[in-house]
Amino acid sequence: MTRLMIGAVIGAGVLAAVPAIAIAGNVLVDHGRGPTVVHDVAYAGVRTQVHSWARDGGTDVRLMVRGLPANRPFGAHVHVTPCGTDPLASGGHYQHGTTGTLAEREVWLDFTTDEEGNGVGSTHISWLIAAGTAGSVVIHANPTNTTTGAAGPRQVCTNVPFGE
Ligand SMILES: [Cu+2]
Repeated sequence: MTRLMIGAVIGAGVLAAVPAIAIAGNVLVDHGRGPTVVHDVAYAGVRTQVHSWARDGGTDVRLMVRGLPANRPFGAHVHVTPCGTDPLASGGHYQHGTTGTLAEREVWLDFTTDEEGNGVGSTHISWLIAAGTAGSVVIHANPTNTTTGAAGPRQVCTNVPFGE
């Protein structure tokens, strides 16, 4: 019982710290706090936050998650459209241009949860995400296949107003 309570407090502290850092940097921040939709009832207790901000001509994107199964890898990506009750409502993966590998053109936020079921996935991409071209971050059941980009069933979806 005590261990669970400590974990909750630490998790809340981590989540609260990030907006302050982003604001201190005086840059645009796109917030997504969720999840917006949970596609699998086993993940009903999951909590997410997404932050995205411009840096060095590109974009930093960070996904923070609490309440997932412990010590497990998950795939996560920026998707094209907002979440819906249909898992496919979030559309395909956001892609920048048509050249290069999927890892170079898409925004992957894979992470592995710690012993408390918390995880952070982050990346830096060298471009800006235009308003209206990306609407959500989806957490999948499996790590991303680096060849196909597939990551299994869509479990948790969070709306993020990228570029707006
Ligand atoms: Cu995805």
